[in-house]
Amino acid sequence: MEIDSANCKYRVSECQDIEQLSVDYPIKCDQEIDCLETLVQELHRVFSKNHVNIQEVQKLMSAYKSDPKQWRKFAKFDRFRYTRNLVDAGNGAFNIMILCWGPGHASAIHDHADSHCFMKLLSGGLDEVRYDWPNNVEPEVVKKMKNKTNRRTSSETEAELADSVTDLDISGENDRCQSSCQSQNEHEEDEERGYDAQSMKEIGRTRLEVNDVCYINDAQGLHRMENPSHVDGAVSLHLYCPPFDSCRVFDSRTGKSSEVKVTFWSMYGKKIKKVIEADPLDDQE
Ligand code: CSS
Ligand code: FE2
Repeated sequence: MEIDSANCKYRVSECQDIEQLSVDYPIKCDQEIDCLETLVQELHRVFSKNHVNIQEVQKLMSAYKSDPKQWRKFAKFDRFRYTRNLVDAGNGAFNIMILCWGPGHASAIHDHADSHCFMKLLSGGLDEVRYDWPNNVEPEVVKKMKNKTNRRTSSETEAELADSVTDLDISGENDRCQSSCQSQNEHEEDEERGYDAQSMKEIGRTRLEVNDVCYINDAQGLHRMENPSHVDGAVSLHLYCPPFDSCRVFDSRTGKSSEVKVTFWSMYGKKIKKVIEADPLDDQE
């Protein structure tokens, strides 16, 4: 897919055509980058241009083949929670960091603060679990996306109905109506309680293996990362554009959200003093 208008130098909500922010898989890359420093240099080069498309960044991230010798100095683990270790501050345009996930460590369900999130697995295994936004807090960018999809679907449905009225399965339609009415009632009760308890719906799960790259932005939903191993750690490389220092986390049972600050465990290979004792982005469940 050619992505011309979805310039990932801008916040997701400022992109002209958010529908084009999703990319085709698998990513084909004709280049190989054998050094982390070279990858960082290449990222600086592409982000110095006015227009950077998502595939361009994904291709670079894919082209790098993980070599622990090159990133070990950034990979600082904590016993209790996953750590965020800054590798490069991208001239203010983007952040590159290495995240270290101890056995069983997981993040809370979170958004990406209107930024683009690129992630590559460097070591171990990670599960990415995606969720829909709870209805009460979904950002404009999601509403915009849904409106576009609904408009398209309803015009397609009208055309289909006009073409094949005799194909309608009336009993099936009734079943669907009944179940959607029921869920509407449940939804109203939840709203009275002040939150949308039905809303943290898992919409996808992907197992990432070493050198896999994935991408998410708020228009595509929320996610949570989990290290499924109870024995081995996992290490991932993340690029955020633009950088952010706070995001929203969500309670998986109630859909309730809160704004949290995100902090670094180390910067440029040096451990920094811990200021905040409890990291709310870490999943304490
Ligand atoms: N967004 C999380 C990691 S999963 S992409 C973070 O930056 O801590
Ligand atoms: Fe994330």
